[in-house]
Amino acid sequence: MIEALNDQFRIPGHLQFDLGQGGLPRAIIENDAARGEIYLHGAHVTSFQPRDQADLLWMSSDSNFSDSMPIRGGIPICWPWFSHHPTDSNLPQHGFARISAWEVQGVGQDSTGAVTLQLGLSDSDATRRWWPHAFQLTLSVTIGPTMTVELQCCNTGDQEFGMAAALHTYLGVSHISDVRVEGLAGRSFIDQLDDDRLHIQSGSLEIHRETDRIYIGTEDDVLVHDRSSERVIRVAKQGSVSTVIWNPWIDKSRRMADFPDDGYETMLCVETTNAASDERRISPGQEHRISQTIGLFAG
Ligand code: TA6
Repeated sequence: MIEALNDQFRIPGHLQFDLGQGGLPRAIIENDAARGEIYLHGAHVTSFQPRDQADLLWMSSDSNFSDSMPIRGGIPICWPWFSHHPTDSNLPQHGFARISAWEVQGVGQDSTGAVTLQLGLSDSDATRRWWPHAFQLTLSVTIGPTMTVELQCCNTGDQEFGMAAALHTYLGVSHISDVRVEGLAGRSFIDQLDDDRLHIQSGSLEIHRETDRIYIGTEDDVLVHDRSSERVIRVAKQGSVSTVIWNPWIDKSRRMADFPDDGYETMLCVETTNAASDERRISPGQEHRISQTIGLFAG
């Protein structure tokens, strides 16, 4: 499989496939600006490292790498529902896109040297066990000085369907106690730890406890100020007006087998989503695109 992928899609010196952790097929992208890694399992980005910088993404050292489990860290793709299924708790948490085998659809390199990998997932007997609709998903990952991840969802059936989505991004930080999040001031948020009550964000956000919030009406860039490393990560987005901020803190970190007990100290999830009131309905033959661009913000 790896040889065939490289024969068809390799870009010498810039994109190649190998077997990553757990023997799962992985694309490695390298250019003058950055290096990135994307697993075909779940179309899961696990690394984005701008040249001479620490990785912008956090990965769990205890993550599973098997074709039946989600990878912990990086950017899980949550689709076609977010969190638990609305009516059937037996269905996979965060949908089935992140535990499905995606196929390589195409690769490319533009005049700036940025490299794009396109992965695809469409309905099958396997997906119809979980969800009855016909669809075509395309995930495009473009790596240059910044990384853009775009999820395109096409309704290829004859019935309208509703969907939720999340680019469930685990950002790496030096220490969570030294982090300040800008870009959400004045926005309402659903506090998933306070019986889903609505609150208003006052000013910037700091994390001093388990935090699990769906911000709504969000269109601005989110800036994650990491005081210890003196870097600012920017998350800009399109096709989304909701943002999830999550840190499991101490107790929940201990309860997750694929998450180190102290993992909460060096990660923060800033998730570009179509969640809550921002879920989307797609008519037959129509599509929706949600995308985010992350990179170091020069101030
Ligand atoms: O995005 C926040 C959240 O919905 C949290 O409630 C927590 O469950 C997190 O996602 C991780 O979910 P997972 O299924 O990957 O453990």
